[in-house]
Formats: sequence, structure tokens, C-alpha cells
Amino acid sequence: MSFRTSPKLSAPLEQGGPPAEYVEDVSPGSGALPPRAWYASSDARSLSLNGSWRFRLSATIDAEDDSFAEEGYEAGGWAEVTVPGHWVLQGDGAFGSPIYTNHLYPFPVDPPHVPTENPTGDHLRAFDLPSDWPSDGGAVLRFDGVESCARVWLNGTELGEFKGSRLPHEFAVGHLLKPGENVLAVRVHQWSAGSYLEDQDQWWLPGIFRDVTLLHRPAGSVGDFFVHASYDHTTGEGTLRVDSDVDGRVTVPALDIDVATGESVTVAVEPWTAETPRLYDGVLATEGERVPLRIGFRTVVLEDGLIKVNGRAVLFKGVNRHEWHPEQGRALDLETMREDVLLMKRHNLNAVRTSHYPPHPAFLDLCDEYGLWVIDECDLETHGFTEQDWRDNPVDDDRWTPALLDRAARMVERDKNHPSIVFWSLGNEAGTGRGLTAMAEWIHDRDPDRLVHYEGDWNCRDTDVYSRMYAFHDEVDKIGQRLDGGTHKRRELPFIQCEYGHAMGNGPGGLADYQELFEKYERLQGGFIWEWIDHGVKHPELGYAYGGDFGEELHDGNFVCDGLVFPDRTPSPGLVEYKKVIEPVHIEGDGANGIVRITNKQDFADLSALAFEWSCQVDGETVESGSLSVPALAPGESAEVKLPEPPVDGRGGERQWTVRALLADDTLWAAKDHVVAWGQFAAGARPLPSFPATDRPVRDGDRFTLGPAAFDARTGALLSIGDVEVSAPRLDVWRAPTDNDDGAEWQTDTRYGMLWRTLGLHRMRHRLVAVEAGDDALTVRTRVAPAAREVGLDTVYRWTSDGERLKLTVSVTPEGDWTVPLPRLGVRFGLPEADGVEWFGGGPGEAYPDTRTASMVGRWQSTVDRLQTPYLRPQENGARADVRWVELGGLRIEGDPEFWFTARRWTTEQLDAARHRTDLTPGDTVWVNLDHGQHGIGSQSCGPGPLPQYFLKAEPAEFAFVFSTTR
Ligand code: IPT
Repeated sequence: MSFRTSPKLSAPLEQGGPPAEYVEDVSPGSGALPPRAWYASSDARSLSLNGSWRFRLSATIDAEDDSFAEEGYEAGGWAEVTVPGHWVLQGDGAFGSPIYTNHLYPFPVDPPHVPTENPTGDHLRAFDLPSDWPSDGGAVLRFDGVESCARVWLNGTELGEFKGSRLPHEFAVGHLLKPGENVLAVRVHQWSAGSYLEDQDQWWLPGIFRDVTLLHRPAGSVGDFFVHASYDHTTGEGTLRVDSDVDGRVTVPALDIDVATGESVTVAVEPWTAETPRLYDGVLATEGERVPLRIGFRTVVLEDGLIKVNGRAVLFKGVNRHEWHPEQGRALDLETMREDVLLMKRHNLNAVRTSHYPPHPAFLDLCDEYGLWVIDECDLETHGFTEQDWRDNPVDDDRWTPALLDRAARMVERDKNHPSIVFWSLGNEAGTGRGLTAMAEWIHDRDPDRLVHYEGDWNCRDTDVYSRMYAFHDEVDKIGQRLDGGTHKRRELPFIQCEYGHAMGNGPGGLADYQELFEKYERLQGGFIWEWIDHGVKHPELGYAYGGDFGEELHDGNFVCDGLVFPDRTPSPGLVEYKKVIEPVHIEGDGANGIVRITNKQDFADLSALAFEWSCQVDGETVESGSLSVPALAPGESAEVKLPEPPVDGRGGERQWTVRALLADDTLWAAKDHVVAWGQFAAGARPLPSFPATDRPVRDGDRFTLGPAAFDARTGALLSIGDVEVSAPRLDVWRAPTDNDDGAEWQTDTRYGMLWRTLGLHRMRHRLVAVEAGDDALTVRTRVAPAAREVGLDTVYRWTSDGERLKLTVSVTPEGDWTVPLPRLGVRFGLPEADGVEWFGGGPGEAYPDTRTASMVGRWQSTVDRLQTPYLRPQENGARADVRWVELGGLRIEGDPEFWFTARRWTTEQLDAARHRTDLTPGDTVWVNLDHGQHGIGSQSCGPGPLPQYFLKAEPAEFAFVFSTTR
């Protein structure tokens, strides 16, 4: 077939209906009404057509004719699906399965053609028009989201067809409605020309996945309207003007506003910001309808090279959010959307990029209400064309421009009345081209009061911000200093990272280092973590499935599991870390002088919503606490506050201060006392365990005894401590590589996860050199090295005892030319049983050298099972940082110095081999790692590896542990 170009956004329906070729037609469709604002009327009737629909799946677009759409068609034998929903996630596999690819098109790149095998779902819904449905006016049928192409009939009459999966499409149907039963028929094709524009990194999930609604349109009802509500920070006044297709009046009782549409009114208002989301309830009333308004006054401008809202530069602490539910896919219910917003607010986030398509509109209502800055992104990505150097890229081909403009218009018109939206984004990863420029021009013209974002054009031809993804720290530093060059236009623009901190598996590392840069340079206005949620699909055998688990011929594995929350929305350690890194109040202390310095890092709000609390810990246990009076500092202000006299403690333990900022009252998003920020600082140095080596090793047959311990006399291996039998501690340098250790294949910097395996660090051999019983120590000398290599670690275990306790001092001396850092350095041993765990050190969650900001020193309790972080693809996890001592399995272990502690019911080798959580089954031994060092985590699964300061270099090291029994 040939291209048909359409100069209009949405062509009128042709006589006789469109040809079947509409599927591969690059035009956006035909028959639909022009796009307009999305709203819920106060008084016009509506009827949800969500629910159970009749469903028939065909393998191709023409396997069945369209007689099913005719009146009287008998579909009693058909299956059923739930709308909204994706058919591949229903029917227990009977309706095909999801496909996951990152950027590769799962079909030949042959635009606009799609495969003959094109799953096609015929949907039928009979509904009764309520008997009191008004007979005046008209009616509109609205589809909020259908992937990827739909053709629609009502009562046997064809309405049209459309593409643009995550955008609304409306049809005028008043003339077709009948009293009593009506039948809506929808034919949905998985693949269409539109699929070329929807190559986002996510599951391909066909279906009617958002609401279907019938809307009564009374005579004189509101059609489209545009709320313009600006704020002048110099006067404290807001100006409101509501433009409406149909004339009417606008009232805002709290502001005594009652004006005609199209008229401006200026009054004193409280502005809307993400920190102070003040909304004013209003009403737009026309002759035929009343529409509730939620008005937020704010002004977004580009000024002095900065993104300013209400006169102040903002710092985005954001995240990229795809819509995801492990069972419903992208068909989210309101409560799930609210959960996302609540979790974001509770973790100090202030911004969302709706990657990579406009979300369900209800999500934007929540952003308005709870307060989140939004980059609303268009449903556009053509990433797969990168495989052919962007040849034939639709965004640089005029034939596709109407489709691009249609998408831009459907986004802007639908969402334009949300104060939370500060940026329109043209799309993601679509290269560059004239189509993007056309979109940007149209958007700038239609809505000059917001800014335009697009990452793919580093020259910033069409955008109001220089945006990048996964730029390394050193480049971001340069950009902050304006030393990055670029076009003249780019040099004038502020910078954001629209994606960074790739939250795949364990990580992301290095967030605190980015935040430091964002806070240091004015030009850097923050960033958006990639991404919010792991797109794991609930699976009966695998727990959660990822790419490849449905037998896809092309897939990108667990690259789809890279969120700050697990599929069930449990926060991962990455989210906890991010919360701490971006906290709105900075609390640092000078413990020796009893002074705490508090800084308000917000952009708009003072500190009056927060209460402060101090506490003092001795050996991790709180001995005293009280409230701390902190002035209601304005944004950017700091104050020093004196702490009370530290409590006197005779035990001479380790003392520290903890200061917390809590919500002073209940808010919409969290209850009073919710911890927003905290700081911790030492009030004195940690006393190290003192240990006089008084005992000498005694030979007893094939054993040595030393204090409470027994050793194999031949190998020097520790056998037991008191009555606790152990599998002897040995040097361990291996960890099950994380996604970030492995790194993405396109990363150009060294990927150490690969090198570690090549070098053989996962199969180290331990050669016994000598077992020496001296006067006060049993010394075991070994050399630890991988087969086939000359590098090794000369390792000496020196055992001493004070009669009660046992001390192990490990000395490691690298031999040969070590060109790679070590994954970890410590000892691993086995315990026959252990369940409860108590420790004094960092917690409560996992931490690694560059993910440890949120690790709070204290006394923590857990269990071996709960210490595990259940990454969807199993990998190194669960280390606790700065551990002074830990008790488990009848042993107490004290570190000199502090150590990293990990315990699990499987070996590192089993963890490494597992592909899903369900591959891990507890064995008889609890494996404990006591590490002197861990290599950083970084974000190399897409982005930089760990910064050099987080490398665990192969260097001479000495560290010790003191063991005693607790029973
Ligand atoms: C970037 C994409 O924009 C995003 O959709 C996602 O794929 C992310 O990467 C990785 O998870 S593109 C990147 C490969 C430069």
C-alpha cells in the first residue's frame, strides 16, 4: 500500500468507511472529534462502559469479517475480557502473551507495514441506555486508551478508527443511541503504523486498557476550555482567565470571583507549587453544564537561563513513571495511582516525568492535589530506528507529521488545565527531525505558558531546557560550570537529567554525588530517576516474569525491572536511599560542640510544617530524647541550634546524636510524625574492642583448641566456637554480580562484572601454605587465587583468644598485577542454624559504599529471611554497613574496624545462578559474609559505574573480628 497523507489532525470519516488498510495508514485516523480538555462534569450524565466485554481473538486483521459489528450479531459463544485491560494478561495464556523489548521493534522495520500475524481482538459490549437518559443534546463516546489501533461501531454504524494508544479519542454518537439495548463493537489490532511511534521500553500490551465512557452532551454544554491561572510573585496576585468554546461564567467562591469566560480577573491568591499545592475550587457554568474546576495559580518561565516558577528556580527531585501493575499491566485503578503519588510524596520526591506517554488523566489530578511537578510526555518513541542510523525515522518524514501533531494536540488539549504540568515533552528517544519541530512549534503556540522538553536533540533546537539522560558525574559537573560548549542556544539553557540513576536491581549507586552537583550549580535543576516501578508480570511459577519468560523471540530480559519500587510497590532500598539524598531539610551536626545546623532546602515552603526532635544514643540505644526548637526558616536559610547537654553515661560506650525533622501535623500524604529528614553525628569516638591474647593453642589429637574454639589441626580450619559448629571462615572476594556490575553492553567504560568473571573471581582456589601454632596464636597461611591466572591474594588468618572469646585477624596481600577492583573483601562462613539477627550498625536496610546515605546507625533486629532484598533477578543484596557487632545463630561477632554484614540461606554461587526469586531455596546452612570492603554499585546497567572513590582496590588490608557465644 502507499502512504496517504492527511493535512488535518483527524480526517472526517470517508463515505463507506475506511479501507482495511487503515491499520498501516500513517494518518492518525478518521471519524474522531477534535481533542479537548478532559473533565468530569458536575451535572451531565455519563455511563461507564467498563466491565466484562465479549471477546474474540484472531491471528490476523482479516481472519474474520466485520459482521460482528452488525446489529443482532450473536456473540454468546465468545470469551470474555475485562475492560479496561490487556487481553494478553487475561485468559490464562489463551489470548497470547506479553512481549518485552527495550528499543527493538518486535517486527521487521518496514514502515508503515506491520506483520501479517497481527493479533486482532474483537470486542463487543451491549449496554442498556438508562431509561432516564436525557433525550436532548448529543452524546459522546470516549476511549481513554486503546493499544494500538481501533475501529469502532455503534449499533452497526461505523464511527471511525484511530491510533495513539495512550491518548483519548471521542466520537459523536448522539444520533445513534437507542432506548434500551445498544451494542458497541470495537476491533483492536495489536500492530499498526502507530506501533512505529510507540517503541517505548516496556511490554507490548494490546487492548482497551483505559476507560470507555458514554457522555451525555446537553445542549449548551461545555466543550473545550482552557484555564489560564498565573501568579505574579511581585504582587502576590493571581490572574485567572478561562477560555471556553461555549460562553459561560466562572466562579471561584473563595476568591469572590464571578466573571464571564474569556475575561481576566486579578486578585490576591496563594500560589500553587508542588510544595504548597493550593487549589481553588471553582465552577465553569454554561447554559447546559457545570464543570468543576480545580485552579492552581502559578507562572512558569524561562528567565536568566533558569526554569522559574513563581519567580524562583526549582530543583526537580523526580522520577520517571510508567504506568504499571503486575497483574493489570497499564490498566491502573485510581487507588494504585494514588498509592504511587503517596509513596512519592512520602519519599520526598517533588516531580514526575510521565515517561513515555500521557498517563491516565486521574493521575494528573492527583499530582495537582498532592503537589508534584509534572513533565507530561507525548506518546511518541521511535527508538528502534537507531538500529539503522535513524534512516526512515518517522519524525523526519513529513508523511508522519499529521500523526505527530495529532498526538501533541491530544496530549496538550486533554491535559492543559493541570497546574502540576510545567513541561510538555515531545516524546522520548525519537532522534531528531522536522516532525518534532512541528510539534514543538504547535505546542509553543497553543500554550505559551509552559515550557517544552525533549531529550533527543542536544542542540536544543525545539526545547526550552537542555536535557540529557545518564550523563556521567564529570560531564554534569562541566555542564554545571557551563564548560560543556554546545550551540549558542543550548548554552543559554538550564539543564536537567530527564533520566539518571538507573534503578535496575541493586542500586542505583552514586545518587548522593549527583545531588551534590545539582545543589552546587545553579544551572543544574535536578533530575528524574529511571524509573519508578519494576514492570514484573505476576507469574504462577516464576513469582514475577520479565523479558523472555513468555518465549519471546526477541527480548531484553530483566531490563524491564529497573524501578525504585518492586512490582507490588514495596519500596526497594533505592527509594529509601533517594528519599534521604533529596531530603528537603539538611541536618548536620558538630557532636563535639553540641551544635546542629539546619538548612531548609525547599524552593518555596518555610519549615513551619515540620517539628524537630533530638535523641542521644549510647551504643545505638536511645537514652534520652526531646524536642528541638528550630526557627521557621525560609527556603535556602540555615540556622545553628544548640543541642542539650549530652547525658552522662558511666558505661563509656559509643555516643551519638540523631536529629529528625517530622511532620508537625497530619497532611494529605502522611500522618503527623512522619520522618521527612534526619541527621546523625558522633558525640565521641567508638571504643574499639580491647582484646588481650592470653590463651595459647593446644594440640589435642587431630585438633587444636584455643579458648572456646576447636580447629582441624591439619588444615587449620575453625570447627566450632563453644557449642556452635561452623563451616570455617575463608577469604571471600566474590559477589553475585548485580545488574550494575554487569553493565549494559553499550556502556563504553570498563564493565567490571564481566572482568571479574573472566578473571575467575567466582572460582578462587585456596592453597594451604602453613598451619602454625605459636605461643599466643594459631596462624594459618594461605594463598587464594583463580585457576589460569598468576594474580593471587596472600592471606593469613591469625587466631587468638582471651580465654572467653576468639579473635580472627585477617591479613591480605595482593600478589601480581591486579588491574580490577575486588567485588568484596572479607570472610564467609557457615552456621548450622540462625534465624533472628540483631546488630549495632547501619540499618535498617541494605547499603553499599555508594548507596549508604540512608543507612542509620542504631540497634536493629531482623531475621535472616528479612535481610534479603528480593530483586527480581537475584543478585548481591542485603549488606548492612558500618556494623560494630552482630548476633546470630548463637554467636556475637564484633568488628575491628566496623564491617559489612550479610547472611543468607543460600550460597553466593546459588544466588549467582538463580534467574528468578523462585530459583532460590533455603539450604541447611546460613552463609554469613563479614566484609572489610565492598565495591561500589554505580549505575552502569545504564549510566556510569561507581565513582573511583567507591572502588574496592586490591590493596594490602588487615581486619579483625572477635567471636563469642551468646548461649
Ligand atoms: C533510556 C530510555 O529513554 C528509557 O525508556 C529506558 O529504556 C532507559 O533508557 C533504560 O532503562 S534510553 C538509554 C538506553 C540511553
